[in-house]
Amino acid sequence: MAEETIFSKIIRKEIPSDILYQDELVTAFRDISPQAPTHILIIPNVLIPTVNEVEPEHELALGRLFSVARKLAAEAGIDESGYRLIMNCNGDSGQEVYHIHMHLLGGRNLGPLLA
Ligand code: IU
Repeated sequence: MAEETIFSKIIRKEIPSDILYQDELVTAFRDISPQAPTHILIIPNVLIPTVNEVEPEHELALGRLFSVARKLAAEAGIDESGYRLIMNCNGDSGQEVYHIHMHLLGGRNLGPLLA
């Protein structure tokens, strides 16, 4: 059993956060340290530490991350200008929180991915 992170507390609303969307599968909230005018984290409600632990039973929730990203990008008005979706995995990627999360970044020119 993987160890819970602060994101589980955010999902359960045990600590304050700026939740923009929540349903039975996923939760989306503003990143506490935004790297762009729009910086939202979209996470499955079930704890999956990294992409390395993804199982077929997670496919519905992980697919939902994309449909919620699409919806929130449109709501933020960045669907036409463009945005970036990022999911880090383990140390070399810079992953800090071991509960899978999709970053939705936009609202400025993000430059090349590997700058
Ligand atoms: P990473 O992909 O694991 O590196 O990203 C973790 C993100 O979680 C990072 O952008 C943090 O600013 C963000 N975050 C947050 O929004 N709220 C928190 O309580 C914590 C981290 I801890």
